[in-house]
Amino acid sequence: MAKKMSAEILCFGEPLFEFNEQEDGMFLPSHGGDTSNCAVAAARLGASAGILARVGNDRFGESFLEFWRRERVDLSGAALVEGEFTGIYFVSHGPSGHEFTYYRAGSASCNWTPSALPFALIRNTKIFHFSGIGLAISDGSAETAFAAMRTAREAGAKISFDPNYRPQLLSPERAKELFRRGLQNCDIALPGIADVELLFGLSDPDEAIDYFFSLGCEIVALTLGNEGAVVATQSDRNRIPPHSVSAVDATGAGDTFDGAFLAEIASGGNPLQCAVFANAAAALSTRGFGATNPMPNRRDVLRLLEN
Ligand code: KDG
Repeated sequence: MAKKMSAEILCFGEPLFEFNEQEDGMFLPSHGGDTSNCAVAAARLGASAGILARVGNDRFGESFLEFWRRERVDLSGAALVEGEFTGIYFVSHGPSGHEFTYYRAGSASCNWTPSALPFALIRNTKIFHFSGIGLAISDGSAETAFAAMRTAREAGAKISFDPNYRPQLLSPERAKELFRRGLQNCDIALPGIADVELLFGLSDPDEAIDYFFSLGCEIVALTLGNEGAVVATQSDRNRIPPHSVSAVDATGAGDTFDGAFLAEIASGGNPLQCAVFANAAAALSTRGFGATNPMPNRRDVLRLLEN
C-alpha cells in the first residue's frame, strides 16, 4: 500500500480492464469497474476520491495504477497482488444498448478477505461508497464490503450504496437479500430504475423511493435512464429532466452520476443541487465509448448547465 492516507470519498469494488467495441468492430482498451468509475468521475470533477481495490500483478493491474495516478485518485487503498489476475470485460453494443461479457471469476477482487482491509484509511473517510457488484462477485468480496462499510460507519462516515444489479453474477433471490442489507445500512442510495424494477418489481419512481425510505435511507437519488433522475429526502422530492446529448455508449453513466453526486455532497451541496449536477455529468459521459474516457470535467458540466 502507498503512504498517503486520505480520501474524502472512498470507493470499494472491482476494477475491470475494459475492451469496448467501436463502430469499426475494433475493441478500445480502457478502464472500467463500477466503483472505480465512480472514484474517477469524482476525482475528475475535483473531489478527493480514493479506491479500495485489489488488482492482479499483471499488465492490466499496472495499467490501473497508472490510470488512477493520472486521474488523481488516491491509491492508498489499492493493492497490486502478486500471483493473482485482474478481471476484464468486453462491451458490445446491440439494439437494446450495451452488453457486457465478463472474464473475472477468481480475479484478485474475488479474493478479498476482511483481514486485508486498510482500516485506518477507512476510518479517515467522509463518504464510503460500495455497490451490488462488490457484493455479487464472491462471498469474500461481499463480506469484505460489509466489514469496510461497518468500519466507515462506526467512524462517522456517510455510507453510499448503488445496487447495480448484474444478472450474470447473482440470482435475483440472493441479490435481493444482499442488496436489502446494503440499503438498510446506507445513508445515500443511488439506484437505477431498471435494477429496482428487475429486483423489487417497482417501476414507479415514487413507489421505489418510498421503499428505499422504508429501509432507512436518508437520501435517494434514483436515475431513470434517458429520462433524467429523481432525488428525494424525507421532506423534499424533485424530478430532474434529461439533457439531450448525442449518446453513443451509456456504459458508466450511472457510475458518473454516483461520482458527481458524491463529489457535490462532499463539498457541502444540498441533494437537489447535487443531483442536477450529477444528471448533467452522466449525460455528458454517454457521448463517447468507454466507461471512463468520456467522463466530463467540472467546466464541461457547468457549461451544459448554463445552456
Ligand atoms: O456501470 C458500468 C460497469 O458495470 C462496468 O464498468 C463494468 O463494473 C462493471 C461490471 O461489473 O459490470
